Formats: sequence, structure tokens, C-alpha cells
Amino acid sequence: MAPADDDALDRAARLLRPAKRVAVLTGAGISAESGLATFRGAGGLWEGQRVEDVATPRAFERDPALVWRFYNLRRANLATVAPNPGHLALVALEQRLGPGFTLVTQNVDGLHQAAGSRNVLEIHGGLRRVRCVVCERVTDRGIEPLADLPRCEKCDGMLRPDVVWFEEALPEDVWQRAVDAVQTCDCFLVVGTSAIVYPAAGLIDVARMEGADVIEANLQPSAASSRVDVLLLGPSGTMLPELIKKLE
Ligand code: BV8
Ligand code: ZN
Repeated sequence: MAPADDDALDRAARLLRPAKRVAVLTGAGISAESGLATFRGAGGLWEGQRVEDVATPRAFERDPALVWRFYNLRRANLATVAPNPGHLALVALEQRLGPGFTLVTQNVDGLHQAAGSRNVLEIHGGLRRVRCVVCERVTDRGIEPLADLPRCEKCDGMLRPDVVWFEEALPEDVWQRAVDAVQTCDCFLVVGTSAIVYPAAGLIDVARMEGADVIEANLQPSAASSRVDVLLLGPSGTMLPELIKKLE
């Protein structure tokens, strides 16, 4: 561990140790070491398409089979990945804080829950769940492969992934709970996100406005880095366990 990191880790631990209420925001970067691609790592392209063009209501209207190919591939990937030490470090932090801990995730991969995190707010939905566009019924289909154009068992309507697409509103209740948690936290930990997507990235400003200490863990500086108190530069699978160890 280079001395610079150790100094940043010490500063981060000094902020986190006394915190009674901690909120965490995670992005695709925390799952990278589990083998899941991030959005903007490979130039954010999928089958030559920008994610913003595949993950939208218009794309689903235009070509539902293409959108389902995108999501069925990502669902299939879930069978090959497991939580990494970064996810597990957040489970340990929740055990230390109990009800004072809230994990807000932009990820739809379900790896936080698989690792054992309990209070998880999936502000962008989840890959395991599907929703009927007609009767709105939501079912958890795990990671079983789905038909190219899956239909609702109840009303035969078209099913869609239960995720929040670009230009769609976030689930109101989940989002409000996330904002409440960030507004009342003493320390806000931002992990593995480029902080480009809103309103999620706006939580960083909510935390700062309320005077919370903000710690970021990322492989490289992000759009949030200029607004955080401590930046832990490195893979979250290493930085988070090191940080939790320093709390003892
Ligand atoms: C909304 C679910 C309004 C789906 C996702 C025009 C019209 C309307 C809205 C907009 C518009 N123009 C812009 C907007 C806003 C838009 C937006 O922010 N666009 C961006 C592209 C500019 N936002 C929206 O549309 C949102 N909705 O605004 O609605 C509204 C309001 C009321 C009523 C109606 C409408 C909806 C946004 C949600 C979109 N859905 N996901 C799916 O997953 O398929 S977003 C998607 O991006 C994922 O959730 C992902 O998590 C998220 C953010 O990406 P990151 O997680 O940050 O991942 P990224 O690859 O970018 O970065 C990875 C980071 O990890 C990097 O920093 C890297 O350095 C780091 N890293 C890599 N490896 C490691 C690591 N760090 C640590 N360790 C490592 N090993
Ligand atoms: Zn239905």
C-alpha cells in the first residue's frame, strides 16, 4: 500500500469512526472486481450501442427484442459473478452501525444483497425482477433465462425489466428514503461511481449541504472527486476492507 493511500485511509477512518449514521452510494465500479462490466469502462458501448440508447423507453418501444437481448445477457452474467471484498466490507460496516446504516445503490446486479447487506435501496431497480407493462405486476425471476420477448403469466402483457431506464423517474418511495438517509447522515461514502448519472449523483451535494463528511473510493478521480473530503484512489475491493480494518 503506497504511503499516500495509507494517509488518505487514515484521514477517512478518522471521519468514519465517530459516525453514528452512515449512508453509502455505490455504482458499477464496486462490482467491477466481481467481473461485471461498468457502463463507461468500455466507452459505454454495448453491441455498438450507447447504453443511453438501449436503456430507454423509446428503445424498448422501437426494438423490444434488442433491449431484452441486452438485459438477458446481463442476467445471464449474474450466474457467473459473486460479491467481492468491497461488497463484504459494506456488510461489515452495516453490522457495526446497525440501523444507522443505509446503502443506496445504482447497481441492478443484486450483489449487495447476495453479500449479506440488509438495508439496500435499489434506486435504479433490479435485474432479477420483471414488470408487466399492462397490469404492472412485478415478479422476481431470479437469474433464470427468459424468453426473447417474455409475456405476463397473468394477462399475457409484455414484460420489461424492472429497472429505471434513462428518462424514467426513479421509484418515488425508494428515492425519498435515499434522500432522507443522505440528509441525516454524519458520513457519506461514495464508491465506484463516475457520478455522471442524475439524480443519483446529486446525493453528493445533498450530503455536503447537510454538512456530512464525504469519502469517495474510486479507481480514478470522478465527477464527484472535487466535492469530497477524502478520495481513496484504488480498487474498492482493496480500499474498503482496508478502511474498515482501520475502524477497529
Ligand atoms: C430522470 C438502470 C427524469 C438500467 C440506470 C433528458 C431527459 C430526461 C432525463 C435526462 C435527459 N438528459 C439527461 C437526463 C438525466 C439522466 C442522466 O443523468 N443521464 C446521464 C447519461 C447524463 N438521468 C435519467 O434519465 C434518470 N431519470 O432523470 O428522470 C424524470 C423525472 C420525473 C418524471 C420523469 C422523468 C434515470 C437514470 C437511471 C438510468 N438507469 N441503470 C440499467 O442498469 O440497465 S443508470 C446506469 O448508470 C447504472 O445504474 C449505473 O450504475 C449508472 C451510473 O453509472 P456508474 O454506476 O457510475 O458506472 P460507470 O460505468 O459510469 O462508472 C464506473 C465507475 O467505477 C468509474 O468512476 C470507475 O472509475 C469506477 N471503477 C471501476 N472499477 C473500479 C472502480 N471503482 C472502484 N473500484 C474498482 N475496481
Ligand atoms: Zn400483466
